[in-house]
Amino acid sequence: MQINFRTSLTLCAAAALMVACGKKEEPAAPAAAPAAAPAAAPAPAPAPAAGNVIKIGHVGPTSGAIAHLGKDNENGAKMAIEEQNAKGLTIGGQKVTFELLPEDDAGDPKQGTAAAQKLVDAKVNGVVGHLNSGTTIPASALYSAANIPQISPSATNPKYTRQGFKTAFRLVADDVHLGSTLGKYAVETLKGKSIGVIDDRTAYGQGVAEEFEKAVKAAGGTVVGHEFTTDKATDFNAILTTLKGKKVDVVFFGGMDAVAGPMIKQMAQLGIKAKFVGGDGICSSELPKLAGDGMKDDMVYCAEAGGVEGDQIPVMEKFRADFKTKFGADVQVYAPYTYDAVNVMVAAMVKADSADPAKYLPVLAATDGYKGVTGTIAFDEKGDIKNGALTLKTYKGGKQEVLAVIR
Ligand code: ABU
Repeated sequence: MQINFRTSLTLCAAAALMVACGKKEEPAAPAAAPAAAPAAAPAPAPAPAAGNVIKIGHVGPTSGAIAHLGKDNENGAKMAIEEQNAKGLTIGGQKVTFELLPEDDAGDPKQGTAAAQKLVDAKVNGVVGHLNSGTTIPASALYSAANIPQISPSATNPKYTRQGFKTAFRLVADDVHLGSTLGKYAVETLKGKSIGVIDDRTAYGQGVAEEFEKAVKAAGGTVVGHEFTTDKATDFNAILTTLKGKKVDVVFFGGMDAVAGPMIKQMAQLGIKAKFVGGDGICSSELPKLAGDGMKDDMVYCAEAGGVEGDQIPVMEKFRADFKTKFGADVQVYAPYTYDAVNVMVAAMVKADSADPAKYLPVLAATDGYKGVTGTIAFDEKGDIKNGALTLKTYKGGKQEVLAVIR
């Protein structure tokens, strides 16, 4: 049964969120990147592609430990492109075809900027991606310099949309929302008294763990230890033994499912009975397979950085069923968001009657009320989704179960 409840948390109410309530800063000149951004020569806005082909880039880790998540995102984009092509759309008075240019960044920041540069050089009309915050943030400076609209379906580090780039959009709630909600949940609902935190030192893992820790303390809880790992690690015995010595009853992990799975397995091997909590990066269909018999019912709690309620539930269920029929695989986490990201981008092109970013970018930024499979989409002044939801989940019998949708 799905229980819907609202928290008193609002984006503008919490002091920690005050930055999120500010206005999007306009860069002094559209092509200027901030001092910290990789140097990129100003590039002209891409002209509409030749032969009425509109190129949309997609970037995610389709190789490496989280390739299953990258493939999931890429397939969502593929599905949207095929459906848009089936419509036979006319833009600027001409029949158009959409072409997906898929790139693999392996979740690595350097490969992320290389993939972004490749798409800039290919003069894509827009980009959906990247998946990871650690790749999305540096790549966003390149897209901004080239005036190419970018929609990330999954990167949750707040910095992405707080750099003043007019080209950066996000379809999911951010780590402030994720970490603060999960921290409060760990103390107030899971009744954690002795909470341990582990993060993988990535832009996502570190950020969400810090927000979680702040919220635990704000809710009157105690973080007894904060340990560190990497997104490539496979052996967690040392850090788990340290936390076991501190008698943890909740372990929060900031990182992705490929690391969380073996970590859960090793917790069981060490006899640690604590609840395991994580953000959207662990909230995949694959996690039970990765954790094996280490995962027990009602042990793992996670939050997807989006959520549907009421009449939107059957819309999402239909998407999931269609996706499974098409690709022979369950949605992992963010395929519906990449699907919507492509569709909302195309809708802006159609409305602007142009695939030229200079013409459709303002229309995209003004999106308000687009009906996608993930809900009704509107962007705020920073490019973030307005009224972003979280879906709190647990796992039972190796399957996800929705506990609540939180706004
Ligand atoms: N949001 C979790 C996965 C992607 C990321 O932000 O790194």
